[in-house]
Amino acid sequence: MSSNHELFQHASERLPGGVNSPVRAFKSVGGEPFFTARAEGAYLWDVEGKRYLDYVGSWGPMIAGHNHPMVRAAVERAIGNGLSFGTPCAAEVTMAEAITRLMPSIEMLRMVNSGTEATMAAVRLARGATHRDIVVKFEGGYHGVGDSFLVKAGSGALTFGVPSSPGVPKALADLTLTLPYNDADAARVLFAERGDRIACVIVEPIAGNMNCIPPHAGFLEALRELCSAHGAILIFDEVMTGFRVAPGGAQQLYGITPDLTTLGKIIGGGMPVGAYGGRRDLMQQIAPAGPIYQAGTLSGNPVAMAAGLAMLELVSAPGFHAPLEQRTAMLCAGLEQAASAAGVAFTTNHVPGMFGLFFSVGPVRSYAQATACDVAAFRCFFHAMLERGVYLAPSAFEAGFISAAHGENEIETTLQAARESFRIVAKAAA
Ligand code: KE4
Repeated sequence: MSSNHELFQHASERLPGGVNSPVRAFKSVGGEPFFTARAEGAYLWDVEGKRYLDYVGSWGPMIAGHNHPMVRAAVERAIGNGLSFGTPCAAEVTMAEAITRLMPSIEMLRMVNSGTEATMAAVRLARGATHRDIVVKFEGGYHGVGDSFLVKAGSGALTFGVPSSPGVPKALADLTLTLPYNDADAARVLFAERGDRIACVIVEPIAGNMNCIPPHAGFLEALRELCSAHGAILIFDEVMTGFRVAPGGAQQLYGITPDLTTLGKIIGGGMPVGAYGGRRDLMQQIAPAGPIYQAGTLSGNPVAMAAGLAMLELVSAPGFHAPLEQRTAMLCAGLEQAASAAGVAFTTNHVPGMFGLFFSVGPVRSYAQATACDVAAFRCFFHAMLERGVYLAPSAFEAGFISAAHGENEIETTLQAARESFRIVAKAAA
């Protein structure tokens, strides 16, 4: 069996940066990525047999823990009937009904194969339904890799300092306006100036791609009011937060009803799935019901639906989210105590199941504050934790994820590694 290094050398010959998604490449933290051989519960094992306590969870989908027996059994049953039909199948209907039950703002939806497809389709729908062109997003917001979103984007684009990607025509980029996240006044000014030309506002209701930054009180409410007042579509991008921060996602947590919602990650249970949906009068404009075109060969794939349905059954069970919230809070409090004991400037943000680590005095409530954090200290901490078998997101601008498989033992193991790692950070800074 090849070593991590040998695999990365071969991968780098055939895949740009040796990866199929940039943020996996460890470019911003230095070193080379490990190659996972298998995963179970809260853990990954690499090809060299080393075990890692995993706080990335495949970037969100693994909320019930890796390789959950219920999800695996559902996939094994589905595979027995074939892998893809290209015709409607019952599982797509069951999935649609499961999602609309959990997120009542979604009266009708369409399954797609990634979060990117979901957000691209939602923006096309908003533009087609309003006959307007301008899309408003937020600095550091990440909505996948559709051209209109790669303007001051977060996640990998922010990690590598190319928030606005080459290859996006200026004429298109000019139709994407960006605002500071959590700045309701800036949104009011923009709508006052150009509200009648804005097709939609797309927002991560909890920012998870400029690290983790929850909304200020009143911020989401202001966006809701402005969109309603000006006839713009409010799109909640819940690809990351959907079914994680609450059974009904951030829209349930904060009590805001968007016009459209985009989903991904958890609803695939680890398989490639996305979805977009919302008001019936909007979704009825999507082909073949209406003129706005969107399609996908593997959309609603029966095996992927089986995985997603099993995952939704797990996350919608009563009491699923309470331990997630408790353990996320326990982890963040313990990390802040460990950093303080080592004399390291450090703060956290957290919501149920999701957290952000910032090497800064804090608080961190904006893109500007997030990007002002000490990335070198994060890099040192990341590697010290990795050496102690704890795998954090390999970027200072990504959120961390906790699963139902992260018990108190896992949290205590993490805090023990952190106490040692913060001392290493302090020593390196001295
Ligand atoms: P995908 O196309 O990667 O399935 O989803 C794009 C997307 C859309 N919206 C939000 C809020 C998202 O967080 C994402 C994807 N998230 C990143 C993690 N920050 C995916 C990890 C990666 O790019 O490899």
